[in-house]
Order: sequence, then C-alpha cells, then structure tokens
Amino acid sequence: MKPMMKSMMKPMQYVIGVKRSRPVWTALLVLSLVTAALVAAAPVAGAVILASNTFEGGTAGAVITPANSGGASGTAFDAVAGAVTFSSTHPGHGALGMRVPVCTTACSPAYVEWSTSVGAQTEVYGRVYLYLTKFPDGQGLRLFRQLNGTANTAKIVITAQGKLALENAVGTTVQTGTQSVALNQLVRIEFRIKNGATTGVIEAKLFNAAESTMPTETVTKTSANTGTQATHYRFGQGTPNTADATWLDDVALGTGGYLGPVAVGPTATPSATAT
Ligand SMILES: [Ca+2]
Repeated sequence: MKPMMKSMMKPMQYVIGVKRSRPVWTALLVLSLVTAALVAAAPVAGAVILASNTFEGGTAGAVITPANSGGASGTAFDAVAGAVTFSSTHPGHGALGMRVPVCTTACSPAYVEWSTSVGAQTEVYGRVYLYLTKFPDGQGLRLFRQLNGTANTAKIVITAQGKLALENAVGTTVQTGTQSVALNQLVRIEFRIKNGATTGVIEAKLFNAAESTMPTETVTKTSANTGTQATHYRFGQGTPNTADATWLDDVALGTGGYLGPVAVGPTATPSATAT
C-alpha cells in the first residue's frame, strides 16, 4: 500500500501546487500591473495633460530645437529661444533635463515654448521641476511666462531672494511668497493661471520636497488682470540674470486640476551621475 500511497501523493501535491500557486502569482502580477498603471497615470483626479516634455530624447550638450525636442521627450516645443541645452547635470528624472544658460549682461531670454501644441486656453495648470545652485540676480528668473499673442498675461517668477512671485498682465508683481526655494536640490513648482481681465487667478505652489503632494508654500492672487486667454507658454525664460545655470525637467501643461509629481516607475530611475 505504501508505494501506492506515494504514487497518489505525488500527483496530489503537484496538482495542489499548481492550482493554488498559479492563481496567486497571476493575481499578484495583475495587481502589480494595475498598481503600476495607476502610479504612472496623472495622480490628481480630473487633471488632463495637454503637453509634456521629459527631455529624454535629446543629446546631452545639444542645443534644444523644435526639431529635436519631440520623440522620446514628449511634446515637441513650437519655439525655442536662446542657447538652452539638453543637460545630464541635474535631471529631475531620467538622464536628461534642460539647462538655461548663465546670462551675465544684457542678453536675450532663453526658453522653450509651446503655442499651437497647446492652443488657446483660458485656464491652465503647469508643472516644472527646478534645480538652482544660487538665487537669481536682478529681475529674478521668469520660470514660466504666458502670453496672448505677444501680450503678457501672467508670469511665475523666482525672485532674487528665492521666493515665488506672481506677475499680472501688465508686469506688476501682485503677490510674493515667504518661503525660499531650496538650493542645490531638486524642487517642484506647480501653478494655475485662470485668465480674466479682472477675475483672473494666479497661483503657484512650491514643493521643496520635490515629489511631495504637500506644498512648502502656496501663493495665490485672485481678482487679477491676466488678460482674456493664453496662446503662448514659455518655460525657463532667463532675463539678465547672473545666477548659475538653471536646470528644468518634466515641464507639463494641463487642464482640470493640478498635475502632481511625476511618478517614478521602474524605467524612470533618477540618474546619480552628473556629467
Ligand atoms: Ca528628464
């Protein structure tokens, strides 16, 4: 009877093993895929990304152009001004970000711009990762500038004191924060601009913990003059500014809500190598 029992036990163990383990592993695999999909999606309910760029499709050191800024990077820019370059020095995520050059005297602004890729909007939400090694000088850093054609509608500025500042359509600073942007580390800044000649809203959030959902500070101005709509959207505009180079990454514009931090998936591990 013993050999017979053994022969009965073996298939039993095998059958039990297969029947019990396969559903468990399958369930875990499905669960992990679902979790990854949820993490990779926009984390803020209702937010829809209109354009985004990771700079991952570029070549370190190359000047960014509309032609080389699409592909693996995301939404190609419609215009670029100044010698902004792909940089591997302080990427927010992945291997590359965007370097805004040092500007020591009266010099041209340097930025990347979306226009037709985003189209005319009356309310946008934006996100940018930023790495500064020193506060801007002079007029500060125009981190984001929005225009209706050639007319300003609003700006998000980092002042010479390292604070967030909001400018309206006529270039007046209408609100300034009290917290300083952390230096020599990655930070995230998000913003909302709602257009209106007297009912506009400009809001910016500083996240010194770059991937946090809890802002270090939120700076808001309501009843602002932000024009009637926006058609041009510029990141990284440096007016005369003797700060060390400024690095940006993961720029994005959307609607419907704040875009939140970039989800760091298994293929988007931050680079530890500075070149
Ligand atoms: Ca990147």
